[in-house]
Amino acid sequence: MTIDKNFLAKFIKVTAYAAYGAYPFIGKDDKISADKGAVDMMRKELNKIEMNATIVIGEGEMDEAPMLNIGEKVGTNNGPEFDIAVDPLEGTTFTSKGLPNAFSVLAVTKKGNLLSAPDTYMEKIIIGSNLPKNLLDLDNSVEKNIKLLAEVKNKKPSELSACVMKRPRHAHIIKCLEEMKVKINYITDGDIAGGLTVIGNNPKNDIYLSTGGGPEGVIVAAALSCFGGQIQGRLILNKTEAIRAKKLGIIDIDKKYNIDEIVKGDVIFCASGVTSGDLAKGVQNYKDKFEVTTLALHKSQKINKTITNIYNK
Ligand code: VTB
Repeated sequence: MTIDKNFLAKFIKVTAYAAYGAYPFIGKDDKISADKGAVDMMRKELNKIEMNATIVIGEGEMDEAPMLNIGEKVGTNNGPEFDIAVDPLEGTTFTSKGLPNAFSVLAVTKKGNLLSAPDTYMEKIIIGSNLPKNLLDLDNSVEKNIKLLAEVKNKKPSELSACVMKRPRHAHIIKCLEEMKVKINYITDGDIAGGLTVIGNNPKNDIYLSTGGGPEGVIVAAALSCFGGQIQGRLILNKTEAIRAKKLGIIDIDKKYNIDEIVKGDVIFCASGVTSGDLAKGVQNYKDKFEVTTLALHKSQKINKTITNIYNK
């Protein structure tokens, strides 16, 4: 069962308005207001859509941000049943500092087709399209994963590029990549955009390796599934988080999730730029109108487009 193609335009409007909601707070050093601006707009627009949808991935609890709650029902309560993963403002720090790569994002599937992950950390390995299924494994050493990837790409490790989020917790990954002379492209934040740098005809990176947000892991998996990319993720849970995860139905808390276990079936993915970045240009503000650019994917329709729309304020 696929998602009707008419829904794509409706979801583009949702992330576009959410991006506009965060826009006034660019460079204002106020992460909470920026997030709230995006969340409020996103909720308002989601509730206009004729659907019976549940938020299965929300974000914010980790940094006590205003959020669309996991389990919250959205839509007119009349229409197809969807599960939705949202990150109304991915890159709150980027927004508050006026830096590139902040965007508003969501992913939609039919009900039951998205992993309901708590908003904790997730260890992730991401690789691009046309590679053997389940090639890499989080339980392999970094060295083994790089060797496996180099082999199937017919390259030397020193010819590979890896994207890593700059954090002290990744020292062991960085050390190994440096020893193997893999080129490292660091990001300071934003691992949805970071993870998607392995996609495309001439991708910037061959692999993304880091521990970032669990919600971001599910959202990037939805996008990767539209391109035939791969992710393996494992939630990193402390004791209270493990209890929360169990409530969400996660029994094996050490489980490694391959992409097919994170997202199934048809997917709509929309990411609208707040500030300009790798995925989309930022919001442009005019007198009575505003302009937003959105990366829009619809898996079953094979749609992968970047679209710029003008909206009324
Ligand atoms: C992660 C990452 C996000 O924030 O959640 C990160 O997935 C927070 O990591 O893309 P730290 O707690 O180590 O700062 C983002 O980078 C932005 O929301």
